[in-house]
Amino acid sequence: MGNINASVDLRRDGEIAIVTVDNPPVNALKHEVRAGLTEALRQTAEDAAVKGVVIACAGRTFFAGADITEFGKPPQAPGLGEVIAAIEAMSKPVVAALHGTALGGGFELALACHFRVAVPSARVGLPEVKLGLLPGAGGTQRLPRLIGPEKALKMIVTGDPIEAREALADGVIDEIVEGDLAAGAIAFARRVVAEGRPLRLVRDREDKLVAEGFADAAETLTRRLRGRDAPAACVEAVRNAITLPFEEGLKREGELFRKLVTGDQSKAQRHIFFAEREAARVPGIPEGTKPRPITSGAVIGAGTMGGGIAMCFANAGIPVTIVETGRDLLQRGLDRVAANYRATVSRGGLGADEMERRMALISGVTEFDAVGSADLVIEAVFEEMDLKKRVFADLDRVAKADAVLATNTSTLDVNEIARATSRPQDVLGMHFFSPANVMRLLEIVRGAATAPDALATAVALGRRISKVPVTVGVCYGFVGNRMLARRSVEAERLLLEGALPQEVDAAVTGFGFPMGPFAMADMAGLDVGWRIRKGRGERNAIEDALCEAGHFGQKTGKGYFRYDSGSRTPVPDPEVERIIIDASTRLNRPRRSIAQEEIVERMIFPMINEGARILEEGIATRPGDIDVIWVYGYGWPVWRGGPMYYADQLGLAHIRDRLSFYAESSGDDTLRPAALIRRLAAEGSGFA
Ligand code: T1G
Ligand code: NAD
Repeated sequence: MGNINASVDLRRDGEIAIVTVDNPPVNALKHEVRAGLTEALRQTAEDAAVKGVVIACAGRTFFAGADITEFGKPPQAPGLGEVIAAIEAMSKPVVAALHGTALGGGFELALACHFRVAVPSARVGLPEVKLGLLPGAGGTQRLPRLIGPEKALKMIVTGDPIEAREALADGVIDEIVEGDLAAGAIAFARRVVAEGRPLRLVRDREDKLVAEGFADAAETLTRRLRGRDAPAACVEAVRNAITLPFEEGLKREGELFRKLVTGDQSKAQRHIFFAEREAARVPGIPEGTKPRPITSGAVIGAGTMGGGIAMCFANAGIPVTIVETGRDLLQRGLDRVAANYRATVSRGGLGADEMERRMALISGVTEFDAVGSADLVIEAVFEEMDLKKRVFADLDRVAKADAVLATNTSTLDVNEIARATSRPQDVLGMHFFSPANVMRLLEIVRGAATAPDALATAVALGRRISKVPVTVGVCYGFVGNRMLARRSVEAERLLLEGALPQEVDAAVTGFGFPMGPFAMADMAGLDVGWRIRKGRGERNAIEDALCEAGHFGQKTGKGYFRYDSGSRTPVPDPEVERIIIDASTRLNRPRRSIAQEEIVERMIFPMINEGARILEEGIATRPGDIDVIWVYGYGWPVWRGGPMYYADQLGLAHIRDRLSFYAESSGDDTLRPAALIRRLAAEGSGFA
């Protein structure tokens, strides 16, 4: 008894042996843990005095899965499959004691145990699909045997965990332990031994393996997962659980897993997993910098963004005050928030009580001074510099001394806004994406004077409201919108040279984006950009002509596409084709047929080029930050890893050469490869 190795401890409590694993931060099932578990099981199996075994973890969670950092490296025995086989070979009851997030291989290990107990706050799940994988240690064969194929498939294809109470109701866990988990698990094991309960393995259960409803569930669950390999593999594996003997199904699961883990999609998704966590590490914030406490928030402006931002606070349990200029506008904003919540409740995504609880955290006012008690204020008024500077001057007057003052501007100079106050060290950008209560990305814009603890506060709050915070520097459009602007220029050029909106959008959605640039423009409204261009004396030959013809997008039922009433499905419009051809003629641009491959290159490569300039200027810290911004804010397909990762897969020499070609043929110098691309291509290396 005692320490088996640095991660695994074995002790006894009477006739019950307790195996405790401690591998911070999330008890990933790395090699040392697996070896220690195997040895502990061998010792307890051989020790006649041991009548039952409890497997538990120290720290914040039960095993959160296999160690993702080991993927792609030579496998080390024992594998997780061997640990699981050792558990199933035990002739003494083995009880898994769950807390935190028992995920992936951790949950699969628990499914191999004879019994599972958990604290009420525990969650269990199989999120492998989010890494471009499928459960590879028997989860696709054991979970369907416990809860039926249909429910198992939902958990495996969505990758979303379930709470302990639901797991108890489904028979996944045998008991909820209130209070001390280890004591509760030992007591449970002792009862099993005392009552001589039969040791039934999940693998031997067949009663729940019914095919009914499986095919429909599979179709529904995978409908929106076009282009991804993992969901289809999940369906095949769970179907095997219904149709094949356990061992055969397990073997097939292993084959599917090995194919996916060595595949490009999973490598790309694993890149995003780690890049997302790396993005939270912001250079220039000294180790140990404490975020300021946030117990209340305020939002200025209850428009499209303000309402959604307020919901983020309420969803995280933080009271928030929304300020508007008048009662009607305030009521309109609050009504929109209520409608949003009701829609979620009607879809079953939220309980009515929980909706009431969240709505009660949101209060609306028209008196600006009401923000005086907020720990953090986010301004979301019209995108006009003078107005924003007036709002920040007012904030400087009424906000409490150590409040963090944030602007949700999409493009404007955060430093200039900060200079409108006497406390620029407390000012930064918190750029949400529409709809703010849904989109996970949060671009945090560090101003020249922003204090490290103000920055740390915004990053910590970003994670607390379930956003993916990425810190960027000040420039026009920050990272995402600045790169997107390059795509928009090229998109218009493609239309003038011969492509049609439906062809460009088909190429971009074919690449994996949920929506093409022109359907996206129609959703945002073409008139917004038109007014901005007119204000700046700029032109967009085609979009201006469309707006002059009343094509504002979905809001007028016609934009680049036509929309039947009540429908959001873009339909090609001959009127638009005529307007585009007229513009080509007017600008003397010969039209030609443009291949999909060229369209994809011209939609993606200029953005990569701008990404390189953004890295050169230090506006983004790492290429991975840019990838996370595009995956969580702009619908870049996660299984392609983000624009900078994608560029590295294609090779920067190829990107350089194609950009040079497009710069030559268009005469547009902004398409000339960035210095960073030229240098890295010459060195034969990549961004990462
Ligand atoms: N392997 C290696 N490192 C991991 C890890 C893992 N499974 N999970 C987390 N980390 C690191 C992470 O990179 C970070 O490191 C630190 O732990 C804290 O994580 C056979 C094949 C558990 C919900 O997909 O979802 O099992 O940045 O910041 O917000 O079928 O981590 O500090 O250096 O995210 O509290 C399946 C992945 C694996 C779960 C905690 N498991 N992890 O969230 O902390 S595949 C997963 C998470 C598998 C089997 C298959 C979350 C979390 P660093 P964090 P958090
Ligand atoms: P919006 O027009 O929908 O809402 C702005 C609201 O601010 C209006 O309700 C207006 O009455 C209110 N307002 C104006 N002056 C005010 C004042 N002095 N005090 C209180 N309220 C005031 O605009 P929006 O789309 O929500 O954009 C708001 C900000 O967010 C802009 O800076 C915009 O660039 C940025 N943004 C917008 C989006 C988007 O997709 N809409 C995305 C990210 C960022």
